[in-house]
Amino acid sequence: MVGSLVATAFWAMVPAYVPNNAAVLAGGGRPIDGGREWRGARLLGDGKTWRGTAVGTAVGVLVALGLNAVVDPASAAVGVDFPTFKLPAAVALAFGAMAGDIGASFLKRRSGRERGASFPGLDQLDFVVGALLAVFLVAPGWATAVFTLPVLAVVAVMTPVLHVVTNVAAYALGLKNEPW
Ligand code: CTP
Ligand code: K
Ligand code: MG
Repeated sequence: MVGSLVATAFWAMVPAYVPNNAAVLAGGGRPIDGGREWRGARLLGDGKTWRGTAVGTAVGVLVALGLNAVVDPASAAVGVDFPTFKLPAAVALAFGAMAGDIGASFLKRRSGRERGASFPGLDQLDFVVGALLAVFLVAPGWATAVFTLPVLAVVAVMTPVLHVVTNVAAYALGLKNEPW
């Protein structure tokens, strides 16, 4: 029961988990804010780029389509009825995750935090909130069927744990500048 909830929550959130990590690998180039400042600090900062956002979103959508291709064997193997991603849902999860992270950078700059500074709580959940808001807005029927209350509860607990583990690993591997 709990195992199948965790499996479903993880499956459904993969298109939202992948984009920020892909952006770390793909980032660089022009910042989204074009260097502009607002009230004495950068609007978003150099850590939010067009390339990172575009590649992150695209990789998230491609991974969702990849999961669709293996949904039947995966469901049979695990004994869980995994959902198929409708394209609008996949785009919403991937882009929503990136948008949530961008929104968090906006808040970090407003609160005097430099690029790369940590903001405990926000760092671990910004992309989940963005992804879920977007998918419930764009594909409400699909989202309601997949993200039941128990699944949402598992997502809320599991995501910060996965976030800490992947970011510490990315830092240890030299892929990220900070372990958060
Ligand atoms: N990245 C990007 N575009 C995004 C998100 C991330 O290019 N939309 C890349 C940047 O190279 C960024 C790295 O991924 O430096 C790590 O992402 P993140 O930790 O979110 O950014 P920070 O550099 O820490 O900046 P901030 O303080 O604004 O979060
Ligand atoms: K971040
Ligand atoms: Mg960071």
